[in-house]
Amino acid sequence: MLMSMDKTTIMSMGITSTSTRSGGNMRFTKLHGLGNDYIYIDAIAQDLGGYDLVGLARVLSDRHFGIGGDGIILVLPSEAGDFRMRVFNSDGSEAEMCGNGVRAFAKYVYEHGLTDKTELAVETGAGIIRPKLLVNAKGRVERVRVDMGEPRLARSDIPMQGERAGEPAVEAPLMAGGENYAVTCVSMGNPHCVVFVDDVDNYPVREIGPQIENNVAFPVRTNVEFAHVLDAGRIEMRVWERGAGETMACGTGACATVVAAALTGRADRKATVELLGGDLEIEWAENGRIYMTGPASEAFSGEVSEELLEQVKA
Ligand code: ZDR
Repeated sequence: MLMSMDKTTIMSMGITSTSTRSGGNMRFTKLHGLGNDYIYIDAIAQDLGGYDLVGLARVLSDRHFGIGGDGIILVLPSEAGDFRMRVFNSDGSEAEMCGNGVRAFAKYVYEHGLTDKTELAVETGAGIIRPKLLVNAKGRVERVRVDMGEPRLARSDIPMQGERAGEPAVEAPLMAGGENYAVTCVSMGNPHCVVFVDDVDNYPVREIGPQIENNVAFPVRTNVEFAHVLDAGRIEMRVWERGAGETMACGTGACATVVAAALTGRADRKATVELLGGDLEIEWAENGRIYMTGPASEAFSGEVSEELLEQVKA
């Protein structure tokens, strides 16, 4: 029936996709970095005080009953930097940091007029992270280079249980699901466990990923990277994300993978990481800091319906 009506008729019936019954509902924007997609909410302009944020993340991230995403990211004011970023995974757990998320965060605040700075200081659970926007001639942010800070390697920093808490876990034995793995663990503010495998494409990521994510060795769970070094400057990787499952890409995971490959003598400190969603350029510089460069894209903006929000009122 709708197909035979013109736009004016539909609008007069009050059923255009842009109208909302209640008006003034929560606005959001979907952005992604290499298909690692998040729902961004401007919590400077909008008061989220009345919402249970864990529930909000779960409900909005649902790809069938909500908007759909690997999680939600809140844009907040900051005393310590230009903005503060909070990241909630699709299961409602909060992550300290998100590499793909921070690139898209920088694009969002610039393109939506919250700042005109092209070098930002973003306060995260992993400290101040510094994205630098690479803006094209049309004023659009296409790529972002991020100073991700220094990786932390001590077991106690991951955190990972085991003897010698102050020492790194490099090719350390880990028993999961009845199998033994040699794992290298890196904190990029959030925990990562890197496993080198021969065949990334056919690896049972969805079976082994959760066994390692939830292993007793990792008291706050862990992100898990399955990587294969193609040559000294190229690494293929698939990720099983803590709290979100397999995703198209992982910025902090790509950084952790280059650190693990360099520490085990498999690759250089500068490498391209090839993910399901595309490539990230990672450099573990001589100053000890990691620089990640990659794209960020916006998909759409919208307003959350009242009936969805009613489910998550605090
Ligand atoms: C992997 C990730 N999307 C990124 O790009 O760095 C981070 C998301 C947060 C992750 N699932 C965690 O640490 O819980």
